[in-house]
Amino acid sequence: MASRVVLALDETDPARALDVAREVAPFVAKIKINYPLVLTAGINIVTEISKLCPVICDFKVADIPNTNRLISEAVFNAGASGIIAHAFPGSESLKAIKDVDNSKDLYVVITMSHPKGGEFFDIERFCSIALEIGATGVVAPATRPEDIAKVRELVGNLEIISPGVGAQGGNSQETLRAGADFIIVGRGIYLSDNPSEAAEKYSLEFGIDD
Ligand code: BMP
Repeated sequence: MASRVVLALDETDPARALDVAREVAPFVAKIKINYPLVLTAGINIVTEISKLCPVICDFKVADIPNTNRLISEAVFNAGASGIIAHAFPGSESLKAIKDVDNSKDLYVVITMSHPKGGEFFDIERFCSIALEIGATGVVAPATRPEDIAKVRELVGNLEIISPGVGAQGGNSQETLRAGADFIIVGRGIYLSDNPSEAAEKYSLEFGIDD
């Protein structure tokens, strides 16, 4: 059974981040890298970790099409297999990412996991934009399984990746039942005393038979 866990590697010490990545890679499907690590380690960390596991760059890209293009070129040249972008700048900004390399994964944020994280997000319109531009998948919150269920109805068989399990209080079983394909777990793995054991535990809890 393939792992359905994505590690959110927000560890800011580059050496420790690499250690965690090496230990955890066999137990996760992908590793998601966000600004906290890239800002301390530099973009080269994406290349290093891509040698261990596919990397999604969670830069929540949200700019004009030309800037989105420049960011995506840097991310894909570094070796990332995918990128996360916001929907609110509109479909032209998202298309600019697709145009850089159509073979890469593009995930669109639909609504966010923190308290009041849904306040400014239009679930229906953002799901429709994700479908229109041919996204690989969408990001929807494990902290609100009812939103995942709604997103699942709207996006058909696009991938749903769900942050918020563990430290933010989301539950992997409920997230699975609501319709997510992958859970994204950060602190619950990289801050644990035994990150590989924690990754394996989340992976077993979130088991989907292939
Ligand atoms: P943690 O499991 O430590 O809470 O980490 C969750 C990760 O998912 C973080 O990298 C965060 O930036 C990201 N994330 C989130 O928590 N909620 C969202 O709505 C979207 C995210 O990308």
